[in-house]
Amino acid sequence: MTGKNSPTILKSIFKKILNPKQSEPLAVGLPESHRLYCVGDIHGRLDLLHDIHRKIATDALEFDGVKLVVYLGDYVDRGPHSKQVIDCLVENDFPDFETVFLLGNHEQVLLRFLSGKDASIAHDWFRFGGLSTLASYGVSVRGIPTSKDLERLRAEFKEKLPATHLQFLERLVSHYELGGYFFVHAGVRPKIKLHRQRLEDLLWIREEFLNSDFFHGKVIVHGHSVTEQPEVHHNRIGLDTGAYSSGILTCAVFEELTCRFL
Ligand SMILES: [Mn+2]
Repeated sequence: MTGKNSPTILKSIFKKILNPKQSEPLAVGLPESHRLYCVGDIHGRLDLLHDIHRKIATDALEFDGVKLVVYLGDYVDRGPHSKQVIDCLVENDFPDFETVFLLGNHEQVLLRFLSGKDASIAHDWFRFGGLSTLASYGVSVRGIPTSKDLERLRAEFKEKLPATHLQFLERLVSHYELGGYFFVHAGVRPKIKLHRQRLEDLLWIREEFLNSDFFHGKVIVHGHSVTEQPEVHHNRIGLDTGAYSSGILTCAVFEELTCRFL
C-alpha cells in the first residue's frame, strides 16, 4: 500500500499476463483514456456516499476521457439511510459518467423478502440489517418481528417502496468487466471460468476466494469482506472497509495500469 494519493503501479500484478509468449494476450489494466471509480459497500451510510461523490467530482474535473463509476453492491441494511442511499443513486450525481450498479447479497435478500416466495429468508434478513432498511422506508417496525408480522411488513414495504427503487433493485447486475478487471460483489470460485460462475458465489463467497492465490484471468475487484484498509493482491483487490461501522467508505480509481484511492 502506498501513500494516499500516489498511484500503485499494478505492473507486478500484470507481469504474468503481459508475458508475450501467451498465445492470446489477455487484457491488462484499463483501456487508454478511461478512468474508473469503484465504490465499496455503502450499507445505508448516506453521509459517506455524499462525501465520496464530492471527492469523485473534484478528482474527475480535469479528466477528458471516458469516466465510469462502478458500485460494488450492498447499498442497504445496517446503516440508518438505506432508502436515501438508493434515492441518491437513482438520482445520479454523475450524468456525464457511465454508471454500473452491481448486485450485493443484501439486495438479493431484500428482493427475496419482497417476492414472498421464501418465508425463511425474512428472519435472516432482519438479523443482518433488514430492519434498518424497513425503518428507513417508514415501515413501522416494533421490536423483533415474529412470523405473524411478516405479511404485514411485506405489504407495507411494497406500498412504501417507490417504483423507481424497485426498478433500480431489479436491474442490478451480477458482475462487470472492463480491460483486465472483473468487478463483482463478493468474489469468484477459483478454477471455474468467470462466465460459468454461480450467482450465489459471486454474491456470497468468502474464504475459498479470499485465501486463493489462483489467478482468475482478470484481476477481481470486490467488496463484501471487510478489511481495515483496501487490499491489493496479485489476483484481487478488496474494497470493503466496513463503512457502516468504521466510517470509511473506500473508492479506488483505476486508470491504465494504475490504482489509487480517494
Ligand atoms: Mn455483502
